[in-house]
Amino acid sequence: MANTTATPKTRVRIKTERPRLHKVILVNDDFTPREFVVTVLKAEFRMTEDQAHKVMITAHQRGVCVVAVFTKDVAETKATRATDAGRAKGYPLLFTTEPEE
Ligand code: TYC
Repeated sequence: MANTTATPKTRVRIKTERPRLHKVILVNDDFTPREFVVTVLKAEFRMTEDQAHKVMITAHQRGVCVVAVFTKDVAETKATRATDAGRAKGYPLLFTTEPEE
């Protein structure tokens, strides 16, 4: 019997790209108390008092501050939970997300 074993003519190149990370961004407003922003940052993003204070002040002075980067799901969940914590107290505190370049 003839040799019918086929030799593949193409090689499969396995290329897995890492998922893009998403930034969680803290947005300044005129109403949320500074100390409450710090409390939310510590609770939701596991920051120390010092780290949370720096992030809060940066958003306060510049309008926005990147809090951290996560996979899309985690970034969106944390931004929603942190925003909801402010809403529960009647504050307009806002966390948004955007993909990293
Ligand atoms: N600007 C607020 C104030 O003066 C404090 C604040 C800081 C609110 C950062 C939101 O993302 C923020 N009370």
